[in-house]
Amino acid sequence: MHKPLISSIIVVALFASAAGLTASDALPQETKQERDQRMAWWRDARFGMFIHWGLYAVPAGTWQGKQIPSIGEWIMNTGKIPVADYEKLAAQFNPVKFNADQWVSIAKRAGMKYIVITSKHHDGFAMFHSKASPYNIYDATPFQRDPLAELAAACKRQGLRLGFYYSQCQDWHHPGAEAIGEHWDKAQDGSFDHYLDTVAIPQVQEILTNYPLSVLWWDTPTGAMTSERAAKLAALLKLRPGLITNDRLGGGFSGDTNTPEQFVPATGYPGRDWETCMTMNDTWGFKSYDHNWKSTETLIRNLADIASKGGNYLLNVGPTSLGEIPPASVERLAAVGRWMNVNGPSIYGTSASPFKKLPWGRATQKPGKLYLHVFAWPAGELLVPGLKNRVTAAYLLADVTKSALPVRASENGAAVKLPAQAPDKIDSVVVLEIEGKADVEPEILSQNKAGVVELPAGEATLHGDSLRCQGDSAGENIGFWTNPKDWASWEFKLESPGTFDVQLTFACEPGSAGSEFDVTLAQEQMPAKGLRPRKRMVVTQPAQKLSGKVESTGGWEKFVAVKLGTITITQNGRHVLSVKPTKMPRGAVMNLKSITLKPAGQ
Ligand code: H79
Repeated sequence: MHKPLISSIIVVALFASAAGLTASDALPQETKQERDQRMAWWRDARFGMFIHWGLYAVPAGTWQGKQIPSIGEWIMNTGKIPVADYEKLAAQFNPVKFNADQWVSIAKRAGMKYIVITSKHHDGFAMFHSKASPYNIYDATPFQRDPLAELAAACKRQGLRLGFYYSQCQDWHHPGAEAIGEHWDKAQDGSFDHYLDTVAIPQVQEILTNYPLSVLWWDTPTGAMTSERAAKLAALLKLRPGLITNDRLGGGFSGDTNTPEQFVPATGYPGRDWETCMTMNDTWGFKSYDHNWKSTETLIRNLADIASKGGNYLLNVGPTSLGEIPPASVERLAAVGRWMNVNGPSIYGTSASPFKKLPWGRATQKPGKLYLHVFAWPAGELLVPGLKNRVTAAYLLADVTKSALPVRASENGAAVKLPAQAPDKIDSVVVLEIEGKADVEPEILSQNKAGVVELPAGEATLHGDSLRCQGDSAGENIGFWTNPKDWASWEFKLESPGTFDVQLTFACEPGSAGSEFDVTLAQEQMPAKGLRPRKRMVVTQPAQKLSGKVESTGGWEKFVAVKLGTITITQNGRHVLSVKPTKMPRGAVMNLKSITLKPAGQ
C-alpha cells in the first residue's frame, strides 16, 4: 500500500522476471552442476565492493551553488542539467590521486572478494577507453588513462574478482536512450534502437571482450527494454564464459542474481542467488556534504544478517573526482576487515540459517557446523531454540585454542555456557560442531506468562499474490492488500484455554476505509506421528468467528489498536486464526500490524 517510490523500479524488474525467461536462455543450455560451478566463487565470496565513480564526482552534489537533493550520481537528471553543460565536467575530471592497487587493497583488507564498478552510469559517460563513443574518460578528460584497465590489472595482482556495472537502458547523454522521468533536453531525443545498436551493444561488446569480467551488473530497465532488445544484449554474454549477471537487464530476463537495493529481504529468496547492494551513507556517487555514515556495527551486522539469509553484501563506496575513496569509508572498511580477519569462516562459503528467528542475533552454517552470531550477549547461557542435533563441540571463533564451552540439552534445544565478556561488542561468533544436517524444530507462537498470545505480521502465513509483509522487524505490517481474495493466518499453541479479547492493530488511510473482514479461529487436528503432510488437517470444531469493518486511522502508517470482540477457546493445543476480507469497496483492505488474544477481564 504505502510504497516508497524508490522501490518501484526494482518491483518492475521482479515482475519482469516472472515472465520466466532467463539470460541463460540466450546462452548454451547449462546443467545444474555447471551452473553451481559457475556460481561457486560468488556464493563463497559473500562480500563485495560496489564502486560508483563518474563525472558526477566533480559536482559532488552541488550545481551552480545549489545543493541538489537525492543521490549524487543522479545530479544530471534531478538538476535537469542540459547535456552540453554536463559534458563540460569531463574537462575538469582529472583523478590524479587514483591508485588502482590502493582501491583493491582497501577492498581486500575489508574481506571483500570482488569489486563491481560503474563502467557507464545513467549519465552516459564511459569510465573506460571506448571506441564506440568518444564520451569516455580516456578520450574526453585530461586524465587520458583507462582506470578500469588499471583496476583489472590490480584485481588480478591481488586475487579479487572484477565486475562492471553498465547502464544499458538509461543514458542521459546519447540521443534516443531512456531517462526516468522524461527527457529534459532536445539533445536527448532520438531512436532507442539507434542508441542500442550504436552505443549500448558495441560498448557491452567492448567491456566483455577487453576486460576480464566475472560479473556484468545491469540497471534500471524501462519499458523500452523489450524482450527482443534485451535478447540482443543477452546474446553478447557468451563472449565471456562463466560470467554472472543480475536480474536488471529487462525484457523478462531474470539473470543469475536477485538484487534487493538498500534493504535486506526478510527471508532472502530461497532457491535464488541474491545480493543486497547498499550505500554506506545516503548516496552512491560522491556527495561532498553527505556525512550520514552507517556505523561499523550496522555494516558488520548487515553482513551477518545477509549471510544468515543466504545472500551477498555489495557495499558501496563513492570515490571523489581526484580518485580517492572517502576516509570515512576507508576507516569503516578497515574495521569490518578486522572483524572478518577473526570471523571470516562464519561468512565465507556459508549458507542460510536453519533458524527462522533468533532472539539474540543470527546464524550461518556449513556442513557439520553452525555459526551463532551473537549481537546481544546474554549473561550465563545462550539458548539455541529448537536445535535437535547432538552438539559435539562448542567454542568461540575468536578463541584460537578452541576451549570448550559447556553445552547442555535444555527443554527447548541446546544451551551453551558463555564467558561473562563478549569477545566482540558487535558480533561474537560461537561455533557449534554438530552431528548430521542441522535440524531445527520450528518454533510455534504461544502464550506469554500473562496468558497473552501475540500474532505479529512477521509471523503470519500470507495467502495470495498481492499482500506482503513490509517494513523492518520493528515496524512490520501486512500491506499491499489490494486483492480481497488474499488472506493471512497464524498458527499458535495454547496451554491455558479460556475467554480472550481479540485486538487488532492496523492502519488505513481515509480514502480506502470501509473494507469488512472475518476473523475465524479453528482448532488443528495434528496428524498421526510420523506422517508429515504438507497441510495439517484443520477441524473447525467449533469454528469461531468475529467480524469487523476497517475504519480510517488517518493514514497508512497511523496504527491503532481496536478490540474486535471476545472468543472462548475450550481446548489446549494448536489453533489457527485467519483474517479474510469479505468486502473491499475502495481498493485496499488495511495495513495489519498484529492481532492479540488477551485473557478477558484482565
Ligand atoms: O546505481 C545506483 C542508482 O543510481 C541506481 N541503482 C543503484 C545501484 C538507481 N537508479 N534508480 N534507482 C536506483 C532508484 C530510482 C530512484 C528514483 Fe529518483 C526515484 C528515480 C527518480 C525518483 C532518486 C530520487 C533519484 C532521483 C530522485
